[in-house]
Amino acid sequence: MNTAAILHRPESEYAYLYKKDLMHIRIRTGRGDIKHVELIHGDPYQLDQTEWFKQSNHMTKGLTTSTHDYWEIELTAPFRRLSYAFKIEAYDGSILFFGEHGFSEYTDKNLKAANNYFRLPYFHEADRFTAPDWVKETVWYQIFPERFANGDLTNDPEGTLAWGSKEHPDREDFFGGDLQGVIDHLDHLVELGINGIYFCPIFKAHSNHKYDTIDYLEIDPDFGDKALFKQLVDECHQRGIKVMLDAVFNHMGDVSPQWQDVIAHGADSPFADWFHIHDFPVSYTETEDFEFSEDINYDTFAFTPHMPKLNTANKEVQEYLLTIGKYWIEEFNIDAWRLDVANEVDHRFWKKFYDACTTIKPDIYILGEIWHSSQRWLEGDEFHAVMNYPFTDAITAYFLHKTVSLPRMMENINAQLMLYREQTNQVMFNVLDSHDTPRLLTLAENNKELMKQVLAFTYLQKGLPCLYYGDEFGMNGAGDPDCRKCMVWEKEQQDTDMFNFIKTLIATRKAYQPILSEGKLIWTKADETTGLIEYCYQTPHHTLRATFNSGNNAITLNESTGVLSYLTHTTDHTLTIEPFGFNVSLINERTDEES
Ligand code: ARE
Ligand code: CA
Repeated sequence: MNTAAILHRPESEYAYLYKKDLMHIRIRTGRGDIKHVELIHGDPYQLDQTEWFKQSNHMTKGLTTSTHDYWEIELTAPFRRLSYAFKIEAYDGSILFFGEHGFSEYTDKNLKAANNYFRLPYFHEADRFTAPDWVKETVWYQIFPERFANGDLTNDPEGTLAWGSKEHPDREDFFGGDLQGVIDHLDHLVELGINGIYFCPIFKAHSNHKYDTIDYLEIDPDFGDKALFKQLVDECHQRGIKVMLDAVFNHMGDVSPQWQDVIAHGADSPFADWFHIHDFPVSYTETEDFEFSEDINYDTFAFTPHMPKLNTANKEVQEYLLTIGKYWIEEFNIDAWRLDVANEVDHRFWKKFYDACTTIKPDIYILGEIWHSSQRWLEGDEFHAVMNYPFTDAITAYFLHKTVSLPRMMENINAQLMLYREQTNQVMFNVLDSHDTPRLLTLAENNKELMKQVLAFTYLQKGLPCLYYGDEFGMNGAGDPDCRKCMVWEKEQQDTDMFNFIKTLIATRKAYQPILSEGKLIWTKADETTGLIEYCYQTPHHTLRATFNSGNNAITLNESTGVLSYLTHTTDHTLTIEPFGFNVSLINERTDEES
């Protein structure tokens, strides 16, 4: 038995309260090494009285990576507490007892050793990771406000260029987009079927992207004012659309009064401790690149001298940022916060932020911008989810960049799902492209069928899809700033075929979302040579099956068309899926559902 590969940790994604009184326990073992795992469990205060350790429950082998198998079990306990250990049987015939003190022989003596059991002392509902129900049902749409629509020419900043007048926008360009533009086009979003908008920053700032905040308590005048924002939120809510704002708390803009005060008064400024300053006076050496200087005597975002990093350990800074966090919820009833550069802000601050926001709005959704594994932020007291680039990277690496094999994509997806609790996976923000990345169509080398396939593959997974503005009309664009082109509103430039495809896809996603959220992922077919991929999401009553042709030749299967199919055709009893095509079917597992 490869004991070195075995891992379990209580109070983590390996042992957690899933729903009220319902625990999930996972264990990791070496790939293909273990034949059988059982969970031995009982009440910690009954071990002496009853011989509960003689009973055990089978664990189910679930997802697998190239190195590991993951086993899972769901269980309740009458007194909401648990002592547990594992009986592990390897293919080589060895059987071991695995508990808190490691591995021992599977003997009565070891089974009776109460201290050798892992402990879940009490199932505290207060500590359970929970996310609001509405989140699972949400299909997001990301808006970069400066480039979505110009609804009010009177607020255009000086030097505003004509809408869409440049094919490739430059870093410093302004095109006049604003909140009125969003209000004007809300019905477009309704038609598409989205029910959540993620707004890139809208607070007063210097640049076109507004990530260099000057005043977090003001709407940027280029975008409108508070009355207009209030109207926008109300109109969104009337249409069943949730509103998420971007909070840039890692750093401020250097034009902010706080930083200007530091420049003016150095160590004597009341804001001197608001930042991470090495020496006074603050300074940096300018380079040809406005965003870049390595010679800076204060901490910044990346190497951007214009974004001095906030000291979130300072009590006044904390008060200031918490006030902002609460203000936009209390006064404007926003539904969610997206936290910029969330992994570079300290955990203690985020815990305070979570408490402050959830106290005044228990069903707020807090999304951290983290591009890497994020377990520490997703324990249930900081964020509900992160922008799940690692998950979508697995998909794009196979379908678009072609840098990984099919099995490797599946493994990478599995590995991502095993990093987090089930309820976390259900609300992860699965973004395929954004204002920070090239557009999907460009990643797909302008192959629209490929883009559609990737969208379908992603939207039909656990976790929340987020559509980047303009993708629905087939817009392209390389990395920042090219991915921030003006939205195309001229009908003749819009790809209506793409729009209709995405609209149907969103409707399908919403219709089967409960199965995708609650279901277990099972990979049923994977053929690297033909490119055939099939997976199911399975609940006790339903299975949603998705079949994709990622290869170069048509694939014929003994199936019929399902609830959504693309680039397929049927003959008697067969279904042919063309390259880039797919078919999604709903299979009812049981008919006695009502009983
Ligand atoms: C400017 C330049 C860029 C340059 C960047 C960093 O234009 O070419 O790469 O500076 O030096 C905002 C603007 C950007 C602007 C930036 C600085 O939108 O246009 O870019 O300010 O002025 C990492 C961080 C992640 C961050 C990205 C950009 O982890 O938090 O870098 N994303 C947020 C926002 C941005 C925003 C900022 C942060 C700053 O979403 O829009 O930028 O407020 C890998 C790494 C990631 C890395 C990612 C992207 O995958 O793993 O850590 O993200 O690449 O680079
Ligand atoms: Ca405008």
